[in-house]
Amino acid sequence: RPKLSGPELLCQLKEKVEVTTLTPDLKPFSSLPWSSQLPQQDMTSDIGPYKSCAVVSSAGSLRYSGLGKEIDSHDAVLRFNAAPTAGYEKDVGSKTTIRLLNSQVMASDDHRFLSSSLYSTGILVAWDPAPFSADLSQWYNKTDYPIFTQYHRYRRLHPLQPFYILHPHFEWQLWQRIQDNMAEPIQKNPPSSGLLGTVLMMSLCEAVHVYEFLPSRRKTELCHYYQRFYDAACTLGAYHPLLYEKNLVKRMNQGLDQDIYTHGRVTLPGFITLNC
Ligand code: NCC
Repeated sequence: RPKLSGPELLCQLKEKVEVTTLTPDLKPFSSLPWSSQLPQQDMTSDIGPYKSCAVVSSAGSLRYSGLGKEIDSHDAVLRFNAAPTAGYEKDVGSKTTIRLLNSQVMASDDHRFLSSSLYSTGILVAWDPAPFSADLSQWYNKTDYPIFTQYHRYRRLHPLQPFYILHPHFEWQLWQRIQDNMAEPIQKNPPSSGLLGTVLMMSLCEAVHVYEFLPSRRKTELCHYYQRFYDAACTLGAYHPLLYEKNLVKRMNQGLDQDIYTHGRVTLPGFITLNC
């Protein structure tokens, strides 16, 4: 199998990965009493297009980066899970346009998802590791964490905040792109929030700048910029095929290698700008 070039990989992503969110017309949601809490339309028809976007990984190497001003200069900024800005503005900025949450964060007691003000700014997007090739009903009956119970509770408390749920075909179609472009079999777990968020932004923005997903010269075993916890697996992956995700992003990068080294910055084109 020939190794695809960066532009070929980008076109594969654009053509084979459907970035969609749940809507009330989809089974089994259409027959559930709370279906009207789901947004009427797919996220990509409601949100954007933005010109320039930032995706801020939660990596420890953002610490002492001084990238805050640059990150905030983008039209939209995506952050992950419980990653804070308060107290870290100099390094990660303060703007949050979209927050991508895994279902573990929504369900675990220590994150106080229903009550913490961390989650109350911006557009929320949630995802849950669905069983491979399961349809929506099978997933609904066997979610990894109780994403729907928590979604339902959160929506009751914050009815005006936009809140989307990723369609699970997105995670597995993206997983398939990784697998088809690697020489060895990879673990059958969905891609990390980092890659899901990057591809989500490629469908909402003309240009996407990803920070410290590919580590800079500040590379560290510090897991997150906001916690005193050290584990190299945060950067290299354990459950998620993170190393393979990073390999793919490196191949698609349209910025300079020097920008990765100094700023931890990768530049990817938005899907609307691609002529495939
Ligand atoms: O750590 P996490 O991710 O919230 O980080 C968001 C994304 O940033 C990229 N990252 C992070 C740290 C690092 N040193 N290098 C990186 O490249 C990754 O792309 C990552 O996805 C997740 O993907 O949702 C994850 O969530 C955590 C955890 O659930 C939340 O932080 C809430 O505490 C997972 N950790 C555990 O389950 C213990 C992590 O595996 C993946």
